[in-house]
Amino acid sequence: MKDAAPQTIYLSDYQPFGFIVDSVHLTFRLAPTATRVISRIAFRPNPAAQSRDFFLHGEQLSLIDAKLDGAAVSPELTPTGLRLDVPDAPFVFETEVEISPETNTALEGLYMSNGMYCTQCEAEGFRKITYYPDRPDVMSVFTVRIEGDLPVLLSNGNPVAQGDGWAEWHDPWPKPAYLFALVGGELLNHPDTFTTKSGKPVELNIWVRPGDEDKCAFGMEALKKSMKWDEDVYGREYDLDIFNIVAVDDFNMGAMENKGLNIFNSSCVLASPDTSTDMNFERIEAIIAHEYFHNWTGNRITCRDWFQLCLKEGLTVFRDSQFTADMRSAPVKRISDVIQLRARQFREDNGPLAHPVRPESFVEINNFYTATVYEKGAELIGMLKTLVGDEAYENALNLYFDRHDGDAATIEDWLQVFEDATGRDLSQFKRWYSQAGTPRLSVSEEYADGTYTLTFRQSTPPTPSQPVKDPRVIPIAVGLLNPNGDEVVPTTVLEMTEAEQSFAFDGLAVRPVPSILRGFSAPVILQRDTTNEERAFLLAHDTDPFNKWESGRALARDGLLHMIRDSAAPDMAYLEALTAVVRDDAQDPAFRALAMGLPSQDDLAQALVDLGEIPDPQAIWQALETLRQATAQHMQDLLPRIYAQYQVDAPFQPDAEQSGARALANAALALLSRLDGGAQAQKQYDAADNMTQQLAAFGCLLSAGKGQAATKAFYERWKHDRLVIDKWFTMQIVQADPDQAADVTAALTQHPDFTMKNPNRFRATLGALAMSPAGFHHASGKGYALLADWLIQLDPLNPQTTARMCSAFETWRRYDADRQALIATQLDRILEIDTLSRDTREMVERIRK
Ligand code: 0A1
Ligand code: ZN
Repeated sequence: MKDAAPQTIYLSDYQPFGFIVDSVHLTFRLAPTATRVISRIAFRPNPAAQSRDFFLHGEQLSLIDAKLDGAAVSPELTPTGLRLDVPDAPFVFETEVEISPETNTALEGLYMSNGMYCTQCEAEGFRKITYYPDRPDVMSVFTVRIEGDLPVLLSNGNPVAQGDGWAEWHDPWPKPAYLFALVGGELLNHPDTFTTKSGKPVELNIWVRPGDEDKCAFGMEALKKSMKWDEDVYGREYDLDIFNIVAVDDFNMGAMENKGLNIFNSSCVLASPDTSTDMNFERIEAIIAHEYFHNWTGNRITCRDWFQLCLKEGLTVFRDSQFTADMRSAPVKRISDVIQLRARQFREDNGPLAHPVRPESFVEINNFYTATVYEKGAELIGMLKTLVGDEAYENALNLYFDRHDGDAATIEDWLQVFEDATGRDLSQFKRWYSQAGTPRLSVSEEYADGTYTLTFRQSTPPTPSQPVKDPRVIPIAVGLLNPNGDEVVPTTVLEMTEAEQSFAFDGLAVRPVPSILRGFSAPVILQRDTTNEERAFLLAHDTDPFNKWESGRALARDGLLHMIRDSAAPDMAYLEALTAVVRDDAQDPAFRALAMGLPSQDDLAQALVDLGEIPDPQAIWQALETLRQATAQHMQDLLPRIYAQYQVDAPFQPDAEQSGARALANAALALLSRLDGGAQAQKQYDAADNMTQQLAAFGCLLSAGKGQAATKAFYERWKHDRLVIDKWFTMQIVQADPDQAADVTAALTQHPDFTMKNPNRFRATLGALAMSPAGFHHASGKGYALLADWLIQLDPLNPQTTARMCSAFETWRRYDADRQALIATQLDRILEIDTLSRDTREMVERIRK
């Protein structure tokens, strides 16, 4: 169906709603294609508002009946809602509508997944359930009655009463409609309890489809740890009698923080050693924490409007990163976060989809659940904390919770709290919220008469509709080392506020070696000419674990760029330095595994663009292959020792220690497989008793060209498990030779288990191709055509997932004229579809510009 005429919404147009909603009563009579939703809503005029336009959002609803204070009325119906003349006094508005969850393939509003009813209302899905002022600043208390012939009927808040075929729920906390949720189905629960710090017992449940009940224990432990951590670190206590989590197979995103009833993509909550990798476990723990933390940062304090999305998302991502750092290894978490930030957010910030952390306009808000809002939003919180210090951060947060509990707040409110708590002027800091683009930070240095001076210059390239940028406040954490490796100046935060600024360090007997941007203290691209020797020195001696890793990464990157641009051989300084790190058993195995990683194909492409060159995806891939082969050869004596030494004999635990050992052993295995043709990988595959080991070995076998038998065996072993079969789809694509990646993907879309109705499966297949630059950007254009074909097919069913996956094309202007022409053809083919969804049209138009 064609969307209503797309309209651009502006932050500057914000107006409060004309009415206050005192209470909402909803009755659901569940039926797959004819669910009735009966609403009774108490309104009164909002004295703070100027307009009294009574417009309620509503889409894809069949209105059966409407009443105003008990009398039948006939509201004016528009494609996006209804309008009615109402009294200038309190009144009750009632409607009955009919909706069809079973045919709702967009997975927004009320829909069905494997026979189960569930909802997704963020950002604007509630309007597909009933007529309502569907905006986050309208908050109310909800009572919900669900009628349906199903054993489990859940909604937000606390249970009030239940009987055969019905249940009633009441949520005492006023909330916006996007936090509404309902679930109905034949579900089993994994129960537990938590006692809050003030002694209140809370009933906890994870609800799953029969067959998945043995995959809940880890998620439950993660939930209890999150509840305790939020009490200990942020002083935040849970505020209902019950907390339910439900696992759903068909879900557009990772999970959703609905009040008291979190709904999760099953891939983000179900875990068992047999079926989940160490990375899955860590991600699940983080997402459970993230959704739980939203109870305070998002639910108790929500957003005034969707432009303020980073208010809840940036802060909650920051909080879940702190949690993971505390539960596992802080340096490993920081390094992993930066790898992700560069892969997703820097890529976005350097392309046509660049937007500020707080955007100023949008057509479809669902297109703004981005790495910029989430991950860069979290970096801004981290910078604030660095600038004001830990204690002031804690005071500011306490003030935020005290002052804004129950509010729909703004970024201005957030910054005001920091200004009030610290006395600082944050007006320049606010530019981080309004200016898009990644600042480039260049450095020059001088040493004379015992004084060492660092001079920084910042500049940010133009981004769509923002040609010129003002200087930002950049916290630059710096430490100085003596040439013998001793630290002479411990970490000091320099506060850069000008376009160009110098900082001097006195009393230094010799010229020091600087360690700049420790801990990645700001989301910038550091540009510094330095020598391989200095990088190798920092890799060996830096006391800051992030910069230690970063030095190795920079060494690898520069060597690779040299290989790509000048056909140079692999850099011996890198190979020597890396070997020293890998050999050093005193260092954390997880850190060493990260050090063995290489910059991504995408990182290298962007680095080439920054050097004024046109990246060749095939040449980038080839350089990485050559370097991996050279590394394997260089370490051939060391690899068997590392592989054997870091095998885990103890029963499987998905903790930091065991997963670090497995990561290092499997990094060694990947290199070993280049030397032994996959012999060791086959042994590991055959003996594996957990998914981490099995999948790593499967990947090595595919990469060595010896994966045929394992591909069959893996499928036969796991064909009953959707989440494992997703991995099977992805692995075959990401390990394919770039010449074949599009063909492998095309063949897999014809596999009986491929379905585009399940977003996880679609992403596991087409998303995997998009994640493999050399395959996706194959010179023939077959990768582009295949993805476009499928996006065109998916769009009428699921606009949100289609639109998100269009970002595969966002880097297209980097490439040569032939590739650009091939991509333009595909983008234009998509835009020619006149029934294209608003979501996809907005994305493709922004990319095509
Ligand atoms: N608020 C959720 C993520 C989420 C966002 C949008 C969705 O539908 C468009 C669904 C979920 C979170 O941050 O976890
Ligand atoms: Zn979130």
